[in-house]
Amino acid sequence: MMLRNNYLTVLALGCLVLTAAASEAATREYFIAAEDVPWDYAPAGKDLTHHAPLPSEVDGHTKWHKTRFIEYTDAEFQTRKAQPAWLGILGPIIRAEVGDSVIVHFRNKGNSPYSMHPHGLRYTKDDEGADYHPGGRGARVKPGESYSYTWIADDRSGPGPRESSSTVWWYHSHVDEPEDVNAGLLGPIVVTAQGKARKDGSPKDVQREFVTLFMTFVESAVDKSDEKNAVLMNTINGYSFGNLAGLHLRQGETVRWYVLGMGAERDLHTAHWHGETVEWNGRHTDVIELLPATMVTVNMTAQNAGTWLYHCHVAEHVKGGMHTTYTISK
Ligand SMILES: [Cu+2]
Repeated sequence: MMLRNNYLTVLALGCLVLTAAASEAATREYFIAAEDVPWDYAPAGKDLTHHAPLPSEVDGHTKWHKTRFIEYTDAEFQTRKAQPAWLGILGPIIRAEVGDSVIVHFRNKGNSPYSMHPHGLRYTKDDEGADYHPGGRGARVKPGESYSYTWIADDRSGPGPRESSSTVWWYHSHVDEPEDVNAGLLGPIVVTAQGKARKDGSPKDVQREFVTLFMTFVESAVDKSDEKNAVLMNTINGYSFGNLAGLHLRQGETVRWYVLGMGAERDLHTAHWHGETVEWNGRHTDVIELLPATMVTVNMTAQNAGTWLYHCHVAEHVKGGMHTTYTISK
């Protein structure tokens, strides 16, 4: 009996140690640069959703220069970290489990001052990354300069009582905010509830996650504020006309979609999945309403095998190329 009690005590202590280790707060470090890069909104040169040529007003006007958040492996900023194709123009996913700290070592390799401003996470004035009065040290990082931001994921950064095991937030440059965001300087933060994260910060209870931004980018060789001469690129993650690739899932998987909006007054979008419904705030739907900076987390149980349309339901936008497909394979 004594032996059995000892055994149980050891087992219980072991479990306690394991539980403590699993929810131990981590410091997650990222090395991210702002960089001017060439960008093609439709690299296939055709409408891949409909297997058709691009409309004449878009054909030949899909290549522009953007500025993006690019992730590197370390402080040398020499080796880029690969990211999934479906992230498109978005910067890397910054992850945290509630209780974690995030340190982002930011280097401005671009030609204008930029910053990194997080939604949802906790910061001091210096680490807010937004240029206005009073400003902090990270508000405006000049070209060639660096700043390390420290952000905290506390319980108010994590999923709320009615939410799933993880939730999504924005980060973006906030020096000349409208210009910076239109340039492409934006990305997602995913915060997972305490004890519900894998080692990499992703939620344990879903098999797959996607992040999709619905946004119309404005391009003009002359002046972007002159809308008459501007080209409007209606995109999901910076790709138009079915050129966003890699939205592949498997039948039976629980998939979490983080759906984001950003941009201007024209950016009222209704993200619509064909083939499946999603669960959002205790209701089933297949359309999510988005306004600039909206952040929505929904779950899909992938059952209906096939290739399905995923598009904005606003007439001008779907006409203008804000669509792609996702595939559920058996
Ligand atoms: Cu739209």
